[in-house]
Amino acid sequence: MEQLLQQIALYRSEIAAAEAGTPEAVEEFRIKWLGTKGLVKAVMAEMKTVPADRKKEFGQILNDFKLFVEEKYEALKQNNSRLQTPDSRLDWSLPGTPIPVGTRHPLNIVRNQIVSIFKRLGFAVAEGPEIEDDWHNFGAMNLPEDHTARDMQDTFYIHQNPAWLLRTHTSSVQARVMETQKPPIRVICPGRVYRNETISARAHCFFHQVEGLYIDENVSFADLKQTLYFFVQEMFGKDVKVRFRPSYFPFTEPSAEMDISCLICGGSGCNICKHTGWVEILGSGMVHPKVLENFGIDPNKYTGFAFGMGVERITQLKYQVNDLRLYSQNDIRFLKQFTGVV
Ligand code: 2NL
Repeated sequence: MEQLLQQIALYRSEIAAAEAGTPEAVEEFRIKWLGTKGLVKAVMAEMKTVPADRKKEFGQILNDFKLFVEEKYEALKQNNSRLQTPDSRLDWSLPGTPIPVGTRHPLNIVRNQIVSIFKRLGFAVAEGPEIEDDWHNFGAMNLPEDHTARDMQDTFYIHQNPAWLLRTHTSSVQARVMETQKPPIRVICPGRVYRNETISARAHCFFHQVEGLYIDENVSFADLKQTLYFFVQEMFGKDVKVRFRPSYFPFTEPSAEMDISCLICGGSGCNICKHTGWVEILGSGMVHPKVLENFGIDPNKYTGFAFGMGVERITQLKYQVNDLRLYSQNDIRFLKQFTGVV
């Protein structure tokens, strides 16, 4: 009798420790313990050897044992099915939760395109401070003391220190390059610039520029033309036509503005080109000898060309964005139209 009790205790500890990692192992457990020739049956069969006065007591013990084995079997089965098959309450074929992907700002897309075209021509990228002093923004660029651009009406001066201002063009960055580097110089300067304008569809108090500067021996106006022609072909396609018009900037002489054939109507005349077939895209010129002298660069030895373009303007032509305010309102309906563009 006591031997049987001991045997059951041993079985219980063996069963408690049992594990089953596969459906086959679970089935093995069932056959070993609960099968028709299993050990539970065998233990039950021992009832016949139990004396009559202890049958009730043993009946209880054997029933408890059987229940214990059955519970363990159920637990192993459950555990195993969780490992093998997905929870039946979950639909694993449902599409995943969409992760919203951000988009590049159209101005950054176009700025990056401009920069990469000039990089291929060997231009280095330079950046500088948005808060500038009068010298780097105006003086060095040959803007006379009484030039209207210096007027409070056009330029943001810093209240606490009116010697400082928000740069009105990125020429101030090229000024800092000429201050620290000797020719040959070949840089492009992308950046935000500020003008004291009333905000409208056509004007904003800040916009974005890319300026370029190339100084070396024997740099000619032909180099300027060919460089900018290459640029527009890369930017707008091989079919685009260009023309140069004489212009005036204090920091270049001679100066020229460049037009391209209208991308919207192809030159036949529309609202964008005001029915001229041409749209202006940038200003340029040969660096004024005074500007070179300001940085100790001998204008008899070195010449250079420079140009400046508005990123908003190029973006308008490329994507037909006709209100400048769209660029800074952060309206998601506008911004997400550039999804997928890098
Ligand atoms: C425009 C015209 C221009 C420049 C910018 C420049 C810079 C140096 C020396 C000489 Cl360091 N010139 N920059 C030259 C011609 C035109 O910008 O309409 N920009 C939006």
